Amino acid sequence: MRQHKLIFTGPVGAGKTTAIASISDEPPVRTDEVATDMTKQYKPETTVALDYGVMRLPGGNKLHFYGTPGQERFDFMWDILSTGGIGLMILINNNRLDPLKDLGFFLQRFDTLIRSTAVAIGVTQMDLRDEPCLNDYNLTLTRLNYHAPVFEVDARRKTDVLLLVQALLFRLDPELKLERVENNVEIKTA
Ligand SMILES: Nc1nc2c(ncn2[C@@H]2O[C@H](COP(=O)(O)OP(=O)(O)OP(=O)(O)O)[C@@H](O)[C@H]2O)c(=O)[nH]1
Ligand SMILES: [Mg+2]
Repeated sequence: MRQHKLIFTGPVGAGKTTAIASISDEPPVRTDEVATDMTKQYKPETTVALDYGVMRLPGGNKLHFYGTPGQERFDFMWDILSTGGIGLMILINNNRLDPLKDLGFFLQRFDTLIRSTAVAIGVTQMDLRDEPCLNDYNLTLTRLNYHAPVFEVDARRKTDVLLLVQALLFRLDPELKLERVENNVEIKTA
């Protein structure tokens, strides 16, 4: 049986908790608490420790998803949750003040993990604000010397989140394919 750990990170309200809930085969673990600070302007609750979800794969293999808190005051959890991760997904909320700055911040903060594994970027809330556009994200990645696939993702939609997971797995190993088999998802070698 093979176990793979993937991490979701990104700023407050990017949709990390929502994305993990969208794709988990089991009820996700959440540690959301009522927000008492600036976070309130985005949503009533915020993650204070972690999110966890799991996807069962044929053959008994599993993908484990861990979500970080978005708030920097809980950043001690970021390294703890990253340990043993085989890849990172950064979700960016396009409706925040400076999403490209958010991207730069999270790339830099998770640089060690990214350089030793791979990263994929999901841009959420593009239905609420369409600037910057995906090309602006690509230009920022190039300027900062990162290679990563960038997608528009609505974290509430399972198919969107699965596409991001698939893109990350492809970055890790182009031979890997995440294929849906009935209600399951299978990692296949091409
Ligand atoms: N309109 C819109 N809403 C979205 C989209 N993606 C996610 N959301 C909503 O945005 C909110 C995101 O909240 P969370 O999933 O709690 O965000 P988070 O990244 O876990 O935030 P923290 O735990 O505070 O860091 C939820 O209300 C989602 O339903 C999107 O693409 N468009
Ligand atoms: Mg959360």
